[in-house]
Amino acid sequence: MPIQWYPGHMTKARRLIADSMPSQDVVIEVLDARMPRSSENPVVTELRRHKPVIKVLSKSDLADPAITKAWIRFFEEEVHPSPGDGLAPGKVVAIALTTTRPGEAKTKLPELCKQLALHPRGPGKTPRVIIVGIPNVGKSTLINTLMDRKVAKVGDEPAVTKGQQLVTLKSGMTISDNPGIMWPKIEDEDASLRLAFGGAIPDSALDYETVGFWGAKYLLGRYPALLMARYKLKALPETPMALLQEIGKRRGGLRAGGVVDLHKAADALIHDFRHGAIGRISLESPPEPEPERETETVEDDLDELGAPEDQ
Ligand SMILES: Nc1nc2c(ncn2[C@@H]2O[C@H](COP(=O)(O)OP(=O)(O)O)[C@@H](O)[C@H]2O)c(=O)[nH]1
Ligand SMILES: [Mg+2]
Repeated sequence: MPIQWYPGHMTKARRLIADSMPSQDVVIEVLDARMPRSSENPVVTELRRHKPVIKVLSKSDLADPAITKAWIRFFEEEVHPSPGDGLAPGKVVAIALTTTRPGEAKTKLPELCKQLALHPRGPGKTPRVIIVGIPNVGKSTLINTLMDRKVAKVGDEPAVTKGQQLVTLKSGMTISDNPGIMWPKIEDEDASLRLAFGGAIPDSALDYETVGFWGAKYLLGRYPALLMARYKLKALPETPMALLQEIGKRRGGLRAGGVVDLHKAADALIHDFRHGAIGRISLESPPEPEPERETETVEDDLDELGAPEDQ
């Protein structure tokens, strides 16, 4: 069952962002490098319309580096909204940033904002920049990194930032931090499970076992060696349930009678993933480009199938 989480304060946050958007020159959309597509909010795309956007893939220290590179290529090559859907194309730049190399954010980001803000509300004016994204992706951390001191409250849980916060960089560029927003209905069940596993949705809204089971299944399929090393497994468990059992046994989840507490096991797996303790993991890869079709006409297709030419 997909997880739904759209508390009342998000309607307010959305209005806040919508109201300030017209006066902004550049949008910084913070995405989770481990799941860039799932953490991309359609509401943000709609609100930013034609504004140039820098897609910052945050927490890239926790993501699979090769997959992050592929995502950056993907976003920059992505076809921008066509005129028919009412959205004018806005330049998209994607970069990976992380708290482990804060210098990159400090130098790269203001420079990119300046380049993208072609006409910052009149000549000689400094650009206005707005930071938006889903909860818990690192928006406030980014603003603190840019300011070189703690100006925005940071926390490892969704909905820490309650209102809009405006700061001014030394160069005069203004940047506003905003509360994270979700969208009312996450259609894709896998996307909602990724978001939950990664911590964008508060634990109180999660069915821990379901999310843990989903994570166990994904990691078994994609990162078996990392699991073996982290949990000191002699053999790879065959099922997600067997993996959770093994984790439970090792991480204090064993109840009287040898029964594994699945909630505790799921908690351990989710915690380890979120803190990078299993390794550098991405939960989704960019979609593969459609393979080039070699044949172009129906006749060619029929030839290929060996259809008789004439009856
Ligand atoms: N490993 C890692 N953690 C980060 C990074 N950026 C933010 N975080 C952590 O993610 C959590 C949420 O950050 P916060 O800035 O409050 O997110 P916000 O809700 O988008 O404003 C905090 O625990 C941060 O320390 C990063 O680049 N790498
Ligand atoms: Mg915040």
